[in-house]
Amino acid sequence: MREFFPEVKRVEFEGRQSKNPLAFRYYDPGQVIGGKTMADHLRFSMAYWHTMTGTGKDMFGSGSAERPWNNLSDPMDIAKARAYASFEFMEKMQIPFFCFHDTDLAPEGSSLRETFRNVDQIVQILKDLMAQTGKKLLWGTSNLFDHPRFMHGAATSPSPQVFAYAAARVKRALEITHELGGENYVFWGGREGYETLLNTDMKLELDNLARFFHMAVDYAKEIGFKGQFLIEPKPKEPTKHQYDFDTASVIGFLRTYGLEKYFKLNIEANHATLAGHTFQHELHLARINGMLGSVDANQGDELLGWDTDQYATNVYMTTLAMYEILKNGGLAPGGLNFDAKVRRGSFEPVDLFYGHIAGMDAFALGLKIAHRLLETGELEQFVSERYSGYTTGIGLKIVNGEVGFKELAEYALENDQIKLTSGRQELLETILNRYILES
Ligand code: XUL
Ligand code: CO
Repeated sequence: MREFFPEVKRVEFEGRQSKNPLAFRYYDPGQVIGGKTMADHLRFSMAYWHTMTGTGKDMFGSGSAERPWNNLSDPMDIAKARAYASFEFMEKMQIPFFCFHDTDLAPEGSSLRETFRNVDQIVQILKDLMAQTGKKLLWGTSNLFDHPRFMHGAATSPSPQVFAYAAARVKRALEITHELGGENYVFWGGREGYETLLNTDMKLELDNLARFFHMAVDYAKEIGFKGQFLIEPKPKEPTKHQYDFDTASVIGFLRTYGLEKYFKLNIEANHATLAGHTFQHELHLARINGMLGSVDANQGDELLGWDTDQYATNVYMTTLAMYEILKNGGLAPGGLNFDAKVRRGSFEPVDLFYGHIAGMDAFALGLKIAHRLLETGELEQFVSERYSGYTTGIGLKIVNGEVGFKELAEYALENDQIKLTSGRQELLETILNRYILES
């Protein structure tokens, strides 16, 4: 079989002393941490779109990426070669999962039927390769934002024809995900939002979006798809306002429309930044609501206001992310999907390896540090001590719903000399740094 990355052998764990740029220094898939292997904790996934289909094209310039599978003339031959290249990449990177949009796999045809035929051909190749290699599908999705027909949205388009077309695409994407044993199905809003309220019936658009999700849930039941449905929040880009703005708005939306039992969230680090939140905030909020499902593992650039989708290298951020994930009891059936791309100037195939190694090592290191933090319980103890007033006396009565304003006013009149304690933020940040620097 043709080799697409002949310059790279399988990337192995060599330990933190290694200077080999094509080796892992922290990610040791079989190493057991807290009763689970690193591979099982992290459940790394390759994003087909950035890694395989992306070209480096941006608003100011054409594609720059050298991708050996693109040197063919027929778009379907490219799509087939790309499928083989993706498995070679996952094998060499020791990445067990992948994720795709329907349109990442094969080019859209001149009709919907032809589009389905194109995708089906690639799905059969993927199915064979999955059987041969044991690689698994973390999630599938449908791209309902690229083609001009989706310029006003998909499920939130003012056109019912577009709504129907989008439904047909999600139906097929669900079938494919099911056929390939996908463990989740993702909805990222794409163009589900608005540019101006001057032309927008927001109530109808939100109602329609909920109708669309209910139809997806019903159809999944019909075909026996048992995977987890996920919504991926993002506040803006491509639309000015995206309806799945952030974790809090998505949870509110799901509860308003009776969808909360069918969905969890796929939290993306860079989307959190765009929403003005930390990655940890979004993970934490999803977790305490029992809705942390999966993660798009990347990072943004604090100086840029858009979705740069960079590989995560910030160990401070990956530590706090893994802290939330461990407290969540892990992510399964979700995982850490590298929704990340190499910079346009990093155009050589080997850069795809450097990017994934950077991200995998940063999350592996974050996992180790977060595990130690939870094992010693230094931060946990501080927090539980800080709220211990709610475990006895008047605090316990508040928590148990045994008092109202009348009783509390009586209590306060007798207890108005209040002694507060320091929040000790600087001390806690120093403790966190100690764990990071000692690792
Ligand atoms: C867009 C984004 C998407 C979703 C899948 O910002 O993150 O790639 O992850 O549609
Ligand atoms: Co994403």
